[in-house]
Amino acid sequence: MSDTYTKLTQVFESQFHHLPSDKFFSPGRINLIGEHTDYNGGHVFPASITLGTYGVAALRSDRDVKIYSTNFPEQGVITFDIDNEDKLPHASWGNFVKGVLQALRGYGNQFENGFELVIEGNIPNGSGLSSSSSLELLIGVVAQKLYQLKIPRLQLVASGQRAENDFVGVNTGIMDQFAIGFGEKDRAIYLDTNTMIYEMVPIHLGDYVVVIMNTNKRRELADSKYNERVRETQEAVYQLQKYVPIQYLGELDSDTFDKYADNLSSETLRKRARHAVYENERTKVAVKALKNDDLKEFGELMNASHQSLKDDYEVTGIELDTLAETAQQVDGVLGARMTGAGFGGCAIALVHRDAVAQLEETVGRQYELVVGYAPSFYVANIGNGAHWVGEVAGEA
Ligand code: GAF
Repeated sequence: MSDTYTKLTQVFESQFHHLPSDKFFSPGRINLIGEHTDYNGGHVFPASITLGTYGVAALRSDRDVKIYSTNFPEQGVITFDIDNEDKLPHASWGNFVKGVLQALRGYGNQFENGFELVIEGNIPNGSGLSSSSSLELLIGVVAQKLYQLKIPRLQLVASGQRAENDFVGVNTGIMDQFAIGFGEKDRAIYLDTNTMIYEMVPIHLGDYVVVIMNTNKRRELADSKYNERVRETQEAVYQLQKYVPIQYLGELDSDTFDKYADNLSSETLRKRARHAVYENERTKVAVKALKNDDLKEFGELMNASHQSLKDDYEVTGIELDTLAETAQQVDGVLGARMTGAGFGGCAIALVHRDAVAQLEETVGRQYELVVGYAPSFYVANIGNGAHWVGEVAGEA
């Protein structure tokens, strides 16, 4: 970790000719269960991981913002005036930075000066582990520290979501930013996205670990069918409101949904809504199972979640299906499912630690056979949420 900060400090010095003042870290996330429920007022169960975005920064005396990513050296130093709210012309990571600053400003925060920032992320890009929210919350904690903002954490989280919704144009829910903003080591977050009441649940998996399986198929949230799913579930709510007084599908239990499902105007809407309602119920049962140390039941619910995301929500695809369904057959695997938005990205498996090598071999071989290239595997470690790491003390 400190090696990364030493490197970033050196890069900062060579770009800006002085030392940065502060170090920051913001993680990525996995979601254990509760997928595509967050914009449906349902429950989610994500955790922040130790992969993430590192940054070093310093205030400037003028109003320029100058940012540089070692992941995108070809973009060079991106410079803009801190008050300028125009989008950068090309698809640039700088737009996430602008989006968060704009959202924070919308909450009444004032920025007197610009700043310089150098970052490096080790979340594989487009992997569905939320590299974009990781960046958004990094900017949040950078702004909070450099401008001494006395603001609640939820405002940073909401600013990340607003950047994604308003500035980047993807109508995501709150799960990713919440997981990254509120994450804690060895705990997952059980969040009711309707009430925003949450509980930190200790994750004691004994001899089991969570393995992340990366399709290595890049997923582009904005290019995907994510916004279409948001619209479809909103339409289902609208149609069901004739029968039940709901704002969100997450307010329906499965019996009530089944009673009125035939009134939906198409089989597609029925499938989308069924996933949202049943996935929400599965998440509640799964968290109970985990609290009772019933990993077997948790694993079975993971499998059912994947099946529903495949058949009803239709957000998986051959890559994620091959990973999850092959993993489910390996001895020592209790459950496997896609995680995040889908359409590529990553799946996760709950695996006995002695079976990890077997999982990698079996899934790796089958995936190459079906898809034609190799997946990647990482054991997930649950780490802390976005935070200020400390001052830079002559690291270069
Ligand atoms: C993406 C979104 F950003 C989240 O809000 C959530 O909807 C997730 O897809 C699906 O559960 O990560």
